[in-house]
Amino acid sequence: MKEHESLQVRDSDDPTTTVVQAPKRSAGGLGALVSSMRHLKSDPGLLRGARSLLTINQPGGFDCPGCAWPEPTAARPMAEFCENGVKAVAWETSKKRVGASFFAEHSVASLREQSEYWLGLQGRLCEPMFLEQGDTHYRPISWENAFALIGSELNALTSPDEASFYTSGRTSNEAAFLYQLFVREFGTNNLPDCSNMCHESSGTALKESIGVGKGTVSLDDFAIADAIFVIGQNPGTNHPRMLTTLQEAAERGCKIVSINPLPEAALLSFEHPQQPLGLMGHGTPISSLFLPVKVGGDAALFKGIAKAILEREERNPGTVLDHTFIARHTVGFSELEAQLRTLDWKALCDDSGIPRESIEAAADIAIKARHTIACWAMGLTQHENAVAIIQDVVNFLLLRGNLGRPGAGVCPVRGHSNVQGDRTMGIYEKMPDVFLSALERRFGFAVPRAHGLDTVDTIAAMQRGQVKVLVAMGGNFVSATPDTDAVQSALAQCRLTVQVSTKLNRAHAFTGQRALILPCLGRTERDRQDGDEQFVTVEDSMSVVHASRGHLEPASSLLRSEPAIVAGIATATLGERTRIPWNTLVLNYDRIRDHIAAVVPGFQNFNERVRVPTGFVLPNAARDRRWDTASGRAQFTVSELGSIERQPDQLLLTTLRSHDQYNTTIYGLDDRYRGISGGRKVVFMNAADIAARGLANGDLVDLTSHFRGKQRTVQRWKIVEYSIPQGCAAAYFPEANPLVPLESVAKKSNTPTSKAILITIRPVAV
Ligand SMILES: Nc1nc2c(c(=O)[nH]1)N[C@H]1C(S)=C(S)[C@@H](COP(=O)(O)OP(=O)(O)OC[C@H]3O[C@@H](n4cnc5c(=O)[nH]c(N)nc54)[C@H](O)[C@@H]3O)O[C@H]1N2
Ligand SMILES: Nc1nc2c(c(=O)[nH]1)N[C@H]1C(S)=C(S)[C@@H](COP(=O)(O)OP(=O)(O)OC[C@H]3O[C@@H](n4cnc5c(=O)[nH]c(N)nc54)[C@H](O)[C@@H]3O)O[C@H]1N2
Ligand SMILES: [Mo]
Repeated sequence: MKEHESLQVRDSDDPTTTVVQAPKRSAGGLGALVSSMRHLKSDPGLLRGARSLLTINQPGGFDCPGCAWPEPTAARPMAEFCENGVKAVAWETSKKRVGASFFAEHSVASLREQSEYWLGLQGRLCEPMFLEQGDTHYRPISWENAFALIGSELNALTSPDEASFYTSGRTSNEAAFLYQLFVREFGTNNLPDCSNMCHESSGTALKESIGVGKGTVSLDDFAIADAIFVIGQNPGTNHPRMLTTLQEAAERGCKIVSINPLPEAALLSFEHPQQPLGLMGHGTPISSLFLPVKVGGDAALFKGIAKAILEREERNPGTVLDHTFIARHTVGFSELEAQLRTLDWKALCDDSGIPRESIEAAADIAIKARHTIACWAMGLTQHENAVAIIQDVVNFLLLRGNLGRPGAGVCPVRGHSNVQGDRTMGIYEKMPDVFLSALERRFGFAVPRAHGLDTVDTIAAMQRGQVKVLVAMGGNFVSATPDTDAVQSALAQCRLTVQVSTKLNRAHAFTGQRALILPCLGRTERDRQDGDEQFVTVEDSMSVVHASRGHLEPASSLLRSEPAIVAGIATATLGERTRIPWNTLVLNYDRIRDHIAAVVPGFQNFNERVRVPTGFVLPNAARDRRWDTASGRAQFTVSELGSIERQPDQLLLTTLRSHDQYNTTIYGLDDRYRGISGGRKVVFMNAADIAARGLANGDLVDLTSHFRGKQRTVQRWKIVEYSIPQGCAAAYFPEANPLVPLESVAKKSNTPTSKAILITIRPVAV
């Protein structure tokens, strides 16, 4: 695409020009290759991107910024292919630049009119920019002045708790460790992160149930499993490399059960783009059983599967449950059994939308399997009762001892490539005391102990005027958060907002009274400190820690690494108050790793062990059947059915990702597998629900959400008739975020309920 062409993309979302075709029945294949090549060619970054792809996920190369699915540890003859990895790399390696002249030309007001898609197309941010209160345009600022400004705003606060420090999940372990260290020495635990909107419910549920807030399986377990449940997850789009694992499993006869309101293409069949057979169009069927659960119906479904398992045990005592495991390793079985007995099959089927025979079929697969793994993602975590739903999945596994042995366990499939590592490094508003004490011992300052604010609470505190400065290490605080309009107004009340970013997004246009953009190096780029090349480390979804090293020249000589930016902010803010030699630490990241080794469990000899090309695995007590829970055992959990009450005219809306986006980064306007092209303002609905409202496929409608008497509306969306259970609807994140109420959150995890929003729809007034 030529420079000026991209500038013409303005209203990328005219629903009248959106084209709808039949959804695909298979993922991957030639289409994936063609689409990847198109993305590499779409930007003059082609060569930069193509060259860097050769080192993606290779020892000595960089960790793919696409997702947190692990790399196979065996010899890797070539990069594991992933269409979305290609898009992520092409996006970062863009040759276009957004610098002083761009900002002189485009006022902040004009940037607000642009879509995320357009903003992302403009290229890489390449110098620090400052927006002074009352100004219409950003202007350049030196790094030193930017740091001084942050320092003076932070030091002017009445309390450190008036600032909040957000992290998105691409931040390396080294940057994350330094960042939380600075924030805690500054004096607060206000460390919200994207995880608060993502897998927080998984962490909370698993910590209570099995004592570890992370997954317990490794890739090797997938090679042994004979049943894999893929729940509320769309791996074809969001974790494409997982499809190779699922394909191998399916081919050796492992049963895959998919639980999803939408028949996602990859859950049906997969054609490996790197295998000639795939190119010929012979896909591997993936799911043995597909259960089109109602949105929010997973609790009922898993209670149903557990009930069916118990009924089989009653009929054939001693043959179905793992009694030895239950007796030795768990508590709460009899309470669960008693509750499941009282639950009525009709209610379970109505709530889940799944007929009894299909629930029995899922139980059948689980009973025949010796080794079962449950994988899940956002389809489970973003509900009001998400924590309980995930605990229902854990109950299901515990019944047959499917935890802490090879081929079995839990696999919350993480999103951002280092979101799990950031947590391990202390990016958490409620970090446990043992960590805080270790930090205190190592660095000798009084570490604050009061819990800090998470993402939703940070926004609420901004609304009340109690948070006045927001610093964001990556991410898009405006579009990724719920309740877009409320967040924009909350941010506008802040004294200062700071975004450390690689590319432009709407968080740079909706700011505090003063705003800074600090441009940083991306994953693909060389990081030199003091002339020496540095590498960083990340932790994947399966707790493997390994190095990541970029090989491209930075997009601009003015970029700084995230650790260097933290050091700059820390020095300018803490001044004489700190004894930590920030600037010396960032000259050699080994020094940061030595501190990590001393503070974070499992990182002994970090510098030595991370130099092994495949990295090392962090310890996981639950994997060894040691249960760090309140009772010292794995916990069966009893919870209510949690039915969602819906008025007859309402639909339960779930928000999801298209095949052409990375969270709020929009790569293009197509959703290839679901048959949508040229637009994103679409609402997927069941034919019967469309007809019941006197509407037709393709009609333009307004969507209104309803929560505690308050209504929120988005306008001019196109109806797409789709295979989705009656009473449910789906639309894309982040366009639908204005509908998600800030106060509508999951119990215990405080995660926005982005997968369950009650809406009504009405035709657009003409
Ligand atoms: N290419 C690409 N890769 C990504 C991302 C991206 O945006 N683009 N994002 C990354 C991040 S941060 C994350 S967290 C992951 C997200 O990965 P996913 O969780 O796969 O992403 P979502 O699109 O939110 O999809 C959730 C799936 O859940 C289904 N679903 C919706 N509601 C329900 C429900 O009530 N019950 C059940 N059982 N299913 C439901 C949807 O139909 C959809 O298939 O992907 C990561 N990888
Ligand atoms: N309605 C709805 N809302 C959701 C979700 C949903 O399913 N539905 N999903 C939620 C989930 S799972 C998540 S994880 C959040 C995502 O929330 P965030 O992580 O905040 O959002 P992203 O869109 O991933 O952030 C993209 C921006 O990060 C910056 N960036 C990219 N790479 C780098 C880097 O290497 N360093 C730095 N410093 N910056 C970089 C770029 O400027 C880019 O514009 O959104 C949540 N919001
Ligand atoms: Mo996420």
